[in-house]
Amino acid sequence: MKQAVIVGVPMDLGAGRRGVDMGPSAIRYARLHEAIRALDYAVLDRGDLEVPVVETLKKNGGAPGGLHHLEPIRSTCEALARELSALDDAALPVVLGGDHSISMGSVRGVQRGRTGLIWIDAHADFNTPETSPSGNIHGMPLAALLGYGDERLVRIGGGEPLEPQDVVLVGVRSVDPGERELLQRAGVTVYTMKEIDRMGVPTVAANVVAQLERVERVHVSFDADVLDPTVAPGVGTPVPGGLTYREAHLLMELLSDAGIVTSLDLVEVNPILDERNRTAEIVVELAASLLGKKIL
Ligand code: NNH
Ligand code: MN
Ligand code: MN
Ligand code: MN
Repeated sequence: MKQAVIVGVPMDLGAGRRGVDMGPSAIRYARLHEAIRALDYAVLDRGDLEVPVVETLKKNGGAPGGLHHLEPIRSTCEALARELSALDDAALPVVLGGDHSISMGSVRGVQRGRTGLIWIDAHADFNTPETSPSGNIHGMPLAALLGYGDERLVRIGGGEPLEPQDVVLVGVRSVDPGERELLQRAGVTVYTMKEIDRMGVPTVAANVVAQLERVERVHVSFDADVLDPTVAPGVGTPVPGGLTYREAHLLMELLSDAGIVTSLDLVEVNPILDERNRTAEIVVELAASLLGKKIL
């Protein structure tokens, strides 16, 4: 039987506002386990990692040019990478955030051989301390995974940089000025909302699958703010013009059909800003589509 392993990371230290630390509870409450079990997975929930509470910490580093809460974020990601790298290769890790900085831990933890990464997000998360307008580390993880930015973040979990040709961003519509320049220079593939509007999800998904044909593993990092805020209001940094409900499902369904995905993050769900947990519920539905739920 296929096995899914759930790990929660209740961390909001990388974000500018509170609340995503409650994401793992909200996503579990939205019946994640049932949804995955219905797809013939055995589900093992390893609970939540221990994460420092923001009120117990000093705010270190000031924006811009800062790195808020660098050390607790680094050590939490290091612990996550360690936990995931100890798992059996055949298990499918599902990591519940938490703000998106946790993906520095999850991606390093699942990285084995040539690893592809599909980063689904309204934002590029390609800032460095120099380009970040906020100093918030959740705007930096993708850059760090490709070897850019503060060395302490780059080196998490061994710090083997991903190859730019194995990294794809989907759904982007908010990029900071300095971030734009580094993103273009780094050579990762970006499907902004313009490309999605122009070519449609089927072409984008087919291109992504074709590009990742030769990698050994594929990690999907799903930031709930890629969804249109009318669909998913429970996120800390909403940006208009996002994926519709069906566009998001179709993307997941087509990735699922390709059978390439080996691990998954579900991040940036903010229950404080949500309406009756609907954002967490949609995220669970999308995870089910990605893991093989069929309409017929
Ligand atoms: N780009 C902004 C920053 O770096 C916002 C990042 N916020 C996100 N990223 N939610 O996914 O501060
Ligand atoms: Mn902070
Ligand atoms: Mn993000
Ligand atoms: Mn985002």
